[in-house]
Amino acid sequence: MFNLILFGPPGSGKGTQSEKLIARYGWKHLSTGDLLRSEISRQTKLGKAAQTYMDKGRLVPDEVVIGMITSALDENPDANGFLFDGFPRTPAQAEALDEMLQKRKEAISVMLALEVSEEELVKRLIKRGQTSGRSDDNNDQVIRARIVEYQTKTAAVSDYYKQFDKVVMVKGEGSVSEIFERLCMEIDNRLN
Ligand code: B4P
Repeated sequence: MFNLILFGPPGSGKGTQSEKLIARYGWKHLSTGDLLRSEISRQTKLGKAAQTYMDKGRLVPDEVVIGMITSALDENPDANGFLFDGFPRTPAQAEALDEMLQKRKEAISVMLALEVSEEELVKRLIKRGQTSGRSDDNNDQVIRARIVEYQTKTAAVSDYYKQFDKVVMVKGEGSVSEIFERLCMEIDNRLN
């Protein structure tokens, strides 16, 4: 079973590339951003609480997202692999994920980390904000806050996986298909 973490700052293309990877490899896609937006659109208690953090560009508390991923893993016992998109985003989430996988006698296969300059990230997110209707994309200050959250809380997640030699940096600039080919090359090298 192949378990991939697609990692990178907000706007680095995790969601964009995940869709293509899922179509090629058939894994189960677990995006905490998508799961949270679904809770918000259904106006659940969890969604309403999460929205107050997301609208400010802040990370949602660890226990909320860890609970969501635990349920998602339990609901998919027959998956041939998982693509974790936007999770883990803190070292505590990474440790929780390792524990969940260990209980299933599984482990993370690799973390592919997309590298994109801050200037390009802001440009992409502002552009998406013009059409997506996402409240966290249409405000320059919120976008900057998301990048600061990434630098102060999330960047350390790659250090966590580096101690196990599981991190591969991938250039995240260029066309969507160029980046996709780079990711597939890294995956195929590990599948074969
Ligand atoms: P996410 O939904 O994970 O979103 P993201 O990091 O902003 O975007 P992503 O990297 O997926 O970018 P995309 O492909 O869409 O998180 C949203 C919020 O949810 C967080 O801020 C946080 O509050 C909360 N959250 C989620 N997970 C959490 C967790 N584990 N713990 C706590 N809180 C959590 O690409 C962005 C744009 O760039 C798109 O418009 C796309 O078309 C464009 N693009 C992509 N590739 C491109 C390329 N090669 N060239 C040009 N444009 C490109």
